[in-house]
Amino acid sequence: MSVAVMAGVLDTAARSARAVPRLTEERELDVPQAYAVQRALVDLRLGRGERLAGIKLGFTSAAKMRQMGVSDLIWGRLTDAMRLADGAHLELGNFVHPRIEPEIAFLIGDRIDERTADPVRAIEAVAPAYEIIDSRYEGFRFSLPDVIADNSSSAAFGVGAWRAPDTELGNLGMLLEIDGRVAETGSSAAILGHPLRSVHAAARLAATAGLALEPGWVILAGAATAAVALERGTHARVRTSVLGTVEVTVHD
Ligand code: OOG
Ligand code: MG
Repeated sequence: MSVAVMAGVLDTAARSARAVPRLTEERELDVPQAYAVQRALVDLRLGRGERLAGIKLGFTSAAKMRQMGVSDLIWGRLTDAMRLADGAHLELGNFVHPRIEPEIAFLIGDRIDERTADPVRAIEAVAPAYEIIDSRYEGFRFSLPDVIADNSSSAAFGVGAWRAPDTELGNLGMLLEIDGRVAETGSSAAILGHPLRSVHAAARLAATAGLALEPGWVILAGAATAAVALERGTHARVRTSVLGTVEVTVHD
């Protein structure tokens, strides 16, 4: 299967909300090939009129690495169509087996490219965020190249109110509440030791891929806790100390 065919398989899986077998069940795939599939996959979205809106990091916390059995930092591309409003309602039928996880989002103020000396200075604001991840693979199980090819499981994201970037982010409490009960607890320190490290990592990974990070784009730093499955009628809220909350509801 060519890169284009693998991208097409994953694109169809996402659009039809039907899981597919892992790509690596049938063939070898290395990490550079997997990123080529990811790029082709997102290019299909861009060809339908979506626009890049940022990048996400994955497996920046031990909680996530443990949950998924994968231990390397990965990244994926976000588009405008993946962005949901704070308080949005989502349709379960548009997803295979979605999960939610608490994140921190950074808003890019100045272009970040390989010439940027300090990407943190290009950050305009910071906010609490959630990511909806939805592996297009059966059983939500994959190897590292599989998940990279699948745009690092990214499906949707929402961002709360933006704050000044001078907010101290090193050890914020981060809760994931499901239907008003605490389901997961963590700290922003779980994200690479400090979420600003995700900004450096995003800048480095994007530069390696020849991708400049544009003003107005978002960086999702990676989940601070394990992800939780969404079900019909679930109300999920990310509650952070200092930064506030952001929430989403699944339709009945
Ligand atoms: C891969 C995506 C991981 C994160 O924040 O760690 C991720 C997955 O868990 O399916 O987005
Ligand atoms: Mg994530």
